[in-house]
Amino acid sequence: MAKKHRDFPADFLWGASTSAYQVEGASLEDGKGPSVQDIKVIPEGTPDFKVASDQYHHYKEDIKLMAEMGFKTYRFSISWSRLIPEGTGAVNPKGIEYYNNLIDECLKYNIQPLVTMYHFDLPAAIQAKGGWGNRDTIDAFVNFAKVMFENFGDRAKLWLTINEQNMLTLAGPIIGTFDPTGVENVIKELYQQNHYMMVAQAKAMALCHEMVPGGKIGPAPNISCVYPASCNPADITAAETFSAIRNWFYFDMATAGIYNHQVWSYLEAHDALPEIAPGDMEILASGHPDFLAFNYYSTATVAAFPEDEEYDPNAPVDQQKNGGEPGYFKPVPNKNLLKTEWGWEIDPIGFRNTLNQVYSRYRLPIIITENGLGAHDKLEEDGTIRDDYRIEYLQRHIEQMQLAIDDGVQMMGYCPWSAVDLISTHEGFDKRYGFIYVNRGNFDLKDLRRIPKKSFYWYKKVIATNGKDLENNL
Ligand code: BGP
Repeated sequence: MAKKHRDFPADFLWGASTSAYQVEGASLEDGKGPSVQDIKVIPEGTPDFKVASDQYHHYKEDIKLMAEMGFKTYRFSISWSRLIPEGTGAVNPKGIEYYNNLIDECLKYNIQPLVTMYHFDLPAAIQAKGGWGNRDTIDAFVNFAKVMFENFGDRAKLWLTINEQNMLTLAGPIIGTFDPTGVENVIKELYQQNHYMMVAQAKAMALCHEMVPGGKIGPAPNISCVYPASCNPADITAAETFSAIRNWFYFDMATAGIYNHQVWSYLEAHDALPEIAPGDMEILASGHPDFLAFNYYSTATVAAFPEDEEYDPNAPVDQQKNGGEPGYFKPVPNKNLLKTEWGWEIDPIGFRNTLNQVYSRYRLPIIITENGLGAHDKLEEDGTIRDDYRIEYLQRHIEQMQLAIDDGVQMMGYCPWSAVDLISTHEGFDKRYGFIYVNRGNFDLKDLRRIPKKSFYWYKKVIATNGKDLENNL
């Protein structure tokens, strides 16, 4: 018998996401200090972040288009070094002004700002002092949070702490936020940094509740369920262990202030237990999220690590690129799944599985802060961008989100990546995600014109029907 679907909640937050360094441009304009993204070595063949999508100068136009799509929320991040150029100390009035304008522009159209405090762009001045490896960065972050809550908390009520903290820990060198050169025990160093981020996050969550009337805040890691390669119990152990390391550690800590026991044992085995100062565990237990946000692109599949296989002990644990960890797990391809042009496995059903796993464990409302398809979009001669492949990807994920709602998962919102085209973490403007096309190439800035893609009109209809009409019949 066909089951009747439950409705998406009436106040469901449909929207989309961006991050400051990937979309804003104006990277050193109006007093902004450099971030680690502005000083890193840019991958060959890809552009730097000086102009990006130039949202700094196009925000009115961008938000107007988001309003036309019917957005209920816009997830953007605040650039720490635009607000506080040196990371600590003087606040940049032009930075305050920009984010005030951005927030007001959203509110003009009843779009709720969903603000990420920190999305991969630590101020370079903080990095020079040791970055997240320096305990003082906790205080710097809390001060940054205070400046944001003081200036924007009267209007911005939805906050996210740290984007993909788990990826910073598992794949920092790939994102360009961690240089392993000369570090003796990479895992120890990364998990020490991770500990400081956890403490900073807990303090920021508590501070938000203190300073922002009606404010809600949550963490935003990248979460995906982990499949065992077979029903061999050893593969299941591998999957459970990797899931603890990749996923649950971050939510266990954010929700209950506890170190996941499997992660603790893993760190112990690598001589990588973090230094925990007196009082840290109390601080960790004092921050409580109001919801859980996560980014979802694909799932992971792992097998038990073969005993006779070679292994590089310094390779960070990255779900997609590394060779796994002896004694723990080994990533394997999942033959049941198709891949994107960039080799990312596409798993809409895994989305429902992941939503159910997260909700069963934590029982908090969930907002998806990223999900989407990176592709080579083409601007046709008639001025259209026919991104049916993106529509199909999103359609299939929203269908599964509907089924998760039917299962009883409490969904709060959905913000695919990305609202407008922006610079990919590694592939520049070759890999686009937006509903809104930005007319520029990797090195030819052209006119940066905004052009709604076919997915723009499709998503508008999805929002207008509160997720009921997902057909691609435009
Ligand atoms: C997430 C990041 C985003 C974004 C996205 C797509 O991990 O939070 O910043 O870039 O991935 O990744 P990419 O640009 O590499 O395709």
